[in-house]
Amino acid sequence: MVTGGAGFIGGNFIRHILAKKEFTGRIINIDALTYAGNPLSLRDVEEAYGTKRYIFRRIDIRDRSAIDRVMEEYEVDCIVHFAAESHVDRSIYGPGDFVTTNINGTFTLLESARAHWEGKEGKLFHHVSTDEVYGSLGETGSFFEDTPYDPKSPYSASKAASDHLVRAWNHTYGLPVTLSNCSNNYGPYQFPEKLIPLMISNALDGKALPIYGTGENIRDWLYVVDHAEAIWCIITRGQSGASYNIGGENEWKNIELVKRLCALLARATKRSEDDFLKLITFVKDRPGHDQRYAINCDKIKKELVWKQSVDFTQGLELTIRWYLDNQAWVEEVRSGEYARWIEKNYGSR
Ligand code: NAD
Ligand code: TDX
Repeated sequence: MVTGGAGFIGGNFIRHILAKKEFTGRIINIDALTYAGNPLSLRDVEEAYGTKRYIFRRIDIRDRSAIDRVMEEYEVDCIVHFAAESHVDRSIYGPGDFVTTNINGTFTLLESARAHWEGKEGKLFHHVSTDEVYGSLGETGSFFEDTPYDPKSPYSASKAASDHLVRAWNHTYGLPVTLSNCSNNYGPYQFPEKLIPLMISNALDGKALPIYGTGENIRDWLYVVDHAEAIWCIITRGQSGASYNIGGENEWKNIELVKRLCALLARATKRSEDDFLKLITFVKDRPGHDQRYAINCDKIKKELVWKQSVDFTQGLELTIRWYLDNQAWVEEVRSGEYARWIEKNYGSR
């Protein structure tokens, strides 16, 4: 069972796993279809795998009886838990759903798994988390698996709380779990509220490219398919109870990243770089904006023989090509609710 599979990373994970020869199982995707979930993103998967190997159920992870029914009906042996409210800016405007989905939702899944798997072998709950639980770094250093938690935003605090619950259910009840903490992802099907798809869509529409503050904040970027493969390595070969950091080893200042995107967009559209660069606009900073994230992912590289498969230029080119070829998807997800969000977040900046 995959939770949140109609979202960005969960959807890419489902597509990646079903295409693997060594995976012969069936995936039940449960997703509440919030503004961030779009069943359109998996239409190709539905067409390719039908209901034999891919099943979608619209279910809220806070709904215990609905989760129990799926656990029983499909005899779920592994849960890969992506479902979450995931956007930091939205967590600043409205933290309520972050607390109920990210914390209570994870609690509900853990309790259902515990009830159904008690005394049984061969089960696994994999929890997908973020590097943001570790807080913010200065100019040097990086996050390791044992770095103390120090979340700073309502989003990262709710993710940290969910990580603690998962570890407690392992320690106290013996629930078989693994966890992963990943850096910023980018790639196809990312909702255009996050930095990279927002910049691509705005640039193609000739709209402002809003950089928070001075643009000096640093993020580590990983191509989403590499995240999917890392999770596959963990659920098939990871140690029970262990956490793995996943990262791109690819740190960029936001402003430098956006300039790089402008150059690659110019190449892909055969337009001048200046057409895009002139759209860069510095806007009021995000409150409590974390300065820098950097992940040390030596553990997963050494122990599970995982590594990144594309460099940043290749990954960005693939992403730009995907957005250019999938304007209909972008238009679809930018319907009513999206316009309201853009006005709320950027209107007064
Ligand atoms: P997303 O916002 O694109 O997708 C989240 C999905 O969860 C959506 O399909 C949404 O409908 C679903 N969902 C939300 N609330 C739900 C609920 N109550 N019940 C059922 N479904 C619900 O998020 P994403 O970027 O794909 O992130 C997936 C996971 O990976 C999250 O747990 C996030 O914290 C983590 N993560 C994300 C990144 C990143 O860069 N995007 C990096 C590291 C970790
Ligand atoms: O319009 C913008 N302008 C801007 O300067 C947006 C949307 C973002 N930014 C900055 C803020 C961050 O420093 O770009 C950086 C990246 O922002 P986001 O794409 O919102 O990502 P971030 O806040 O870093 O969090 C992401 O990475 C970790 C994901 O959204 C989380 O789900 C994940 O856990």
